[in-house]
Parts: sequence; C-alpha cells; structure tokens
Amino acid sequence: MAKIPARLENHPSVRAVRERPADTPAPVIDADWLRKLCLDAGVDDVGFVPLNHPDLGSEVEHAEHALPGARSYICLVARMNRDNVRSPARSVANQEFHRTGEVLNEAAYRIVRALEDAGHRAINPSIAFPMEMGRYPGRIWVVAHKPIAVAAGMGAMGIHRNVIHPKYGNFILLGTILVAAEISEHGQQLDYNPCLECKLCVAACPVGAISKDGGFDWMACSTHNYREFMGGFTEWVETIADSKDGEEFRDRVSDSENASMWQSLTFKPNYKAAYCLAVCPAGEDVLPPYLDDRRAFMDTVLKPLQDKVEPIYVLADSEAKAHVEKRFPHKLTIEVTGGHRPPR
Ligand code: B12
Ligand code: SF4
Repeated sequence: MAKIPARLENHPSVRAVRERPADTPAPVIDADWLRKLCLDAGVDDVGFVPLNHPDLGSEVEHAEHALPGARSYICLVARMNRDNVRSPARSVANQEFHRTGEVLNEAAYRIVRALEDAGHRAINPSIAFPMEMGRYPGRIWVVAHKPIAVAAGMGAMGIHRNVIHPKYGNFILLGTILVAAEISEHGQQLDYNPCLECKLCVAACPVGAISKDGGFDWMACSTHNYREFMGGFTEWVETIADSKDGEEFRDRVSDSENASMWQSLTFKPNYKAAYCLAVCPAGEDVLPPYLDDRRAFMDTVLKPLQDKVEPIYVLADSEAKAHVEKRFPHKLTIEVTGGHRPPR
C-alpha cells in the first residue's frame, strides 16, 4: 500500500484495513462468471463490449465522464410481456414499460454491488429516467444503450430505430453498466437484421414519425409520445401561468389531460403511443402468430391501435399534423408548441 501521513497510521479504520489480507481484484473479469452473475440477477440476456469498440467512438467521452477510468460496457436486456405492450389500454402498456425498467434497474444495481464486492469500480446509469436534466435540451442521457446493445450482439436496429433481439424481438428494454476493468470475452454483432421490413411500424405510428426507408422524425415522436415529459410538461405549466383564471385554464386543457398529467407526476410518466414496438412481429419468439395468419395479426394487433380514438399532439404546420389529419381523421389532433422555443 502507498505511504500515508503518519498521523493516519494510528486511525482505527486504517489499522483495520492494514490487518486485513489484501484482496487484489482480478485484472480481467471472467466473462462466464459475469454472465452468470447477470442472468442470476434477473436479466434475460447480456453481452460485453470494450469501451474502445470502433462503432462506439462517440460514446467514449460520455462514459469516461460518468465513470473516470471506464474500460468496458455490460449490456443488459430484459424482456417485456408482449400483449401488455400491445394493449390499446395504454395504462397497461405503460405499467409494462415501467415495471420492466424497474426489473432492469434492480438487476443492474445488484450486479454493480457484486462487482464492487469483487473489487471493481462500476456504475449503473438508469435505463431511462432520471437523466442529466442540467444538459436539457441537449443530450441528457448518460449512456446510449442502443448502439452498445448492437455492438454487443444483442440485436440490430429495425426500421423503427429500436433494437430487435433475435429471439425476443423488440419487446425488450436495455440497460448498460460501465465497469473500470476489461472483460475476458466480447459479444459479436449479428450477421443479419431480425427486422422483416414489413413496415407495420410505419403504418402504426399515429404521427408518421417512421419513414419506410428507416428515417425517423424524433421531434414528431417526442411531441406526441412525450407529451407529459420535459417539454410538454413545461408547456402545461406555462398554460397555467398564462391563464387568467381556472375557467380559462379548463378551456385550454381538458379535465382528462389534467388527470393524465397528474397520473404522470404521481406514478410514472405516461407514454402516449409506442405503437411501433407494439406491432412489430420480428424475433423468433414473436413471429409465429404473424406467420400463421397475417390478416388475423393485423386485425388483433395493428387495427385496434389505428382505430383508437385519442388525442394526438402535433406542432403547427408539421408533417405530423398533416399525417394525422389524412391517415387518422377519427383521432383528435391537438396543436401544441411542445415547450420548444428558440434559445434566448
Ligand atoms: C433519446 C431517446 C428517445 C428519443 C429519441 C429516439 C431516438 N431514436 O433516438 C424519443 C423521445 C423520440 C424516444 C422515443 C422512444 N423510446 Co427512447 N430513448 C432515448 C434514449 C434516452 C437515448 C436514445 C439514443 O441513444 N439516441 C441516439 C441514437 C443512438 O439514436 P438513433 O436512433 O441512432 O438516432 C436518432 C436520434 O439521434 C435522433 N435525434 C437526432 N437529433 C436529436 C436530438 C435530440 C435532442 C433527440 C432527443 C434525438 C435526436 O434522430 C436520430 C435518427 O433516428 C434511450 C435510453 C438511453 N439512455 O439510451 C431510450 C431508448 C432508445 N428508448 C426506448 C424506447 C422503448 C422508446 C419508445 C418506445 C418509448 C415509449 N415507451 O413509448 C419510443 C420509440 C421511438 C422510436 N421509434 O425510436 C428504448 C429502446 C429499446 C429497444 N428495444 O431498442 C431505450 C433504449 C430505453 C431503454 N432503456 O430500453 N426515445
Ligand atoms: S414492424 Fe416490421 S419494419 Fe418495423 S421494425 Fe418491426 S419488423 Fe421491421
């Protein structure tokens, strides 16, 4: 051990440490041990990637900022129950997203504890929120789970820009642990894409955020799907501030919208759609009903979401607005600012 000031040598904690046998962590973490640790902690699949993976150059500064000395990523995958995600009752789907997120965060927490006990420095950024709101509206996420999952061989990006696992399809959430050690084996990227290019995600998205060629209008998605998150919430508060009295506020925001915002604040935020994930038939475990009877799959999975009468939030003069009005005239188009405004 390194030398320390003499006055500390007699401190009871220092003496206790000196009297313990020194435990030096293994310089390289054994991949089999780590895989078992992760699966036992409750995840459904796991892969390992070195920090310097050639496809992940843009993540390095963020990983090193969050855990100085980080050397490897541990990519965690947790399955979601499919029919919960598909239900037109979106409270059912939202509970599934949040519950699976908790399972993943809990597993990641336990894995990090075991790594710490084995002498390794490691952190488990959240699978979703909380994020770094001090950087909002810039990149608020600590680590980008999707490219790491792809590099770890956990799946490939579908047309809808979500990772599709070869077995579980897109009914997965992702987590990443950063660890300041090397791991003895790494995952290999899939040599095919499980995406079938069926374009059901394109047909399902109420705001037309997904193009057939894989283009993604994140502004359209976030304005609607994230109505009760950062920007939409800011707009809701501004609407309260700008209303001259309760009556005017109620004219501007319906009781149902206020109740939904209350639910987001009290429990966990309501996603408004995620229909792209709901309808995706890709993945070996997911595929059979689609292969057996495509018509029946469309009628039971796609059509109920398309037919649902619901508010859809769009920016003025946007392609998303034109899309809803043309493709889903039975849905209620609501024009919003989404809390976006030019920087001051
Ligand atoms: C930012 C973000 C979003 C944003 C942007 C989505 C996006 N494609 O990047 C919005 C708010 C739109 C979003 C929506 C959803 N998300 Co999201 N999201 C994230 C987050 C925090 C980072 C994503 C990321 O790495 N983006 C950068 C690169 C890798 O993404 P990309 O697709 O290659 O590139 C796009 C973005 O860069 C975007 N873009 C360009 N400029 C900007 C600027 C800003 C400010 C933003 C936000 C985006 C953006 O346009 C690019 C073109 O597609 C991750 C959690 C995490 N910490 O990783 C979850 C995550 C990707 N989301 C997830 C999910 C499930 C969803 C939703 C289904 C939410 C829901 N429950 O309703 C929808 C699906 C929308 C879709 N089809 O992609 C899962 C995906 C799981 C999977 N199987 O892949 C993740 C991994 C969360 C998790 N822990 O599992 N999400
Ligand atoms: S719904 Fe079809 S096109 Fe979209 S990601 Fe899934 S398999 Fe690919």
